[in-house]
Amino acid sequence: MIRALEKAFGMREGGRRLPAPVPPERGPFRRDFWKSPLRGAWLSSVLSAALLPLIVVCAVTGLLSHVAYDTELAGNSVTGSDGLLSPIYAELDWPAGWPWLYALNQGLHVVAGVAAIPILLAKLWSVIPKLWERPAVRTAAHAVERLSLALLVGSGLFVFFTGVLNIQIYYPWQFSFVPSHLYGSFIFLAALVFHIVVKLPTMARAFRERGVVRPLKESAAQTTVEPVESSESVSTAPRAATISRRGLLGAVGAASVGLGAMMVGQSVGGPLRGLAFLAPRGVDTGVGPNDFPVNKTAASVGVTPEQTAAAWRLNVVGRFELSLTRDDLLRLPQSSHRLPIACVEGWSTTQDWSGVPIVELAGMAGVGELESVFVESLQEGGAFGQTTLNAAQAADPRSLLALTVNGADLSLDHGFPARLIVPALPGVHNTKWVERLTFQSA
Ligand SMILES: Nc1nc2c(c(=O)[nH]1)N[C@H]1C(S)=C(S)[C@@H](COP(=O)(O)O)O[C@H]1N2
Ligand SMILES: [Mo]
Repeated sequence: MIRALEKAFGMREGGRRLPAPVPPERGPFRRDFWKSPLRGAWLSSVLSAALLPLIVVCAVTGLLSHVAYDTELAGNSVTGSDGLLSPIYAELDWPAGWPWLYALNQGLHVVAGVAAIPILLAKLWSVIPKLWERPAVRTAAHAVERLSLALLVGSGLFVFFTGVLNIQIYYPWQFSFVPSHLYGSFIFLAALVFHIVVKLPTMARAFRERGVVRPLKESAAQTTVEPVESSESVSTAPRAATISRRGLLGAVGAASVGLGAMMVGQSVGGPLRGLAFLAPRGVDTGVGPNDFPVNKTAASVGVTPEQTAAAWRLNVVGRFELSLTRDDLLRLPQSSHRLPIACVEGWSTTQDWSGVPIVELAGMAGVGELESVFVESLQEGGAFGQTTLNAAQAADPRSLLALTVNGADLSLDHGFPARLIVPALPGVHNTKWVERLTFQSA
């Protein structure tokens, strides 16, 4: 007993200093638990090099999407607060010039994000022995490195997980998606920059010593383990490879391209939409000319057919106040434009809309040069029932209060009696079931 205690505390035994006791590690905590000969600096580096451009695309388009939301304008904030970057965003106005701009931005964001998932998972697999590393903390520097990795992996999984669930419009959480996804990505990007700085020499050495493409030429039988000292993820007790590195990378690449292609179908729409067979949209659509994806049905947000019946009026508030019936609106000169609805979730659909240009209505209300337009819906409460257009959007002659689509009246689910359609505006701001426009002159 005493001897055991002495041993446990590293005390002297017969005058000799005992080495500090190392408890026997079990299972995954033992480094020789990990058998794949594929793991190592080269494999992790290749996966990182493939991942990085996709993450950059996601980061840039994600930040641009927040610019497009113009959250400093009344009714546009979906973050619930003005947010950390609001001073910067306030300076940036999203243009209306290129109608497809937001569709392109969100298409890239979602396609790149989804395509990154198989690569991200493979990358995590390639370094998983590090998660179980013992001793858990060796030095202060090691502690900082592990903490930064915990932040990197934790925030990375959070950002990807919330993004994917948002595409499915499935919210099994209490927090609000947009601010969590945004701020989660700030943590992710900060931890990523730190990780890149720390790991760049390892990557450079791996490519210098093993070549960038040379390991791809090896078959499974020729596949050998990397030098143990090159990375903590290298197996100390490797088994024979059951797949070559090129086989693994090929499978990951195929999964990535396959998932990306599926998402492209959703973003481009038209005949390609059929590719997006796992996408939730396309389930809830209308009929005939109104047969294109519906985001939220009238029933789901509590807008009733009675509210949109003959008693409906459009209230226009400018220098004068007007109250217009749908027939009044139909008697005004109509404009037609082919414009996309581009949802933040990455799907888009381009249709032929017609209705009254917003600038026309401003003129009727006695407002010349527009500063902004505040748009309110029959739908009560929440961020979806209202929106504000910036000056460029308000002044664009293609910005419509649409009454018909593809030659037919809007269906109730697509926003009957009247909805907003504005070039390059995020889908969420193309307010349906409009009942009031308030013009602010410049
Ligand atoms: N009043 C109101 N307008 C709304 C919404 C809503 O929920 N309520 N959803 C928005 C979102 S998120 C999108 S992408 C588009 C989709 O238009 P659609 O359902 O006609 O395709 O409408 C926007 N307009
Ligand atoms: Mo949307």
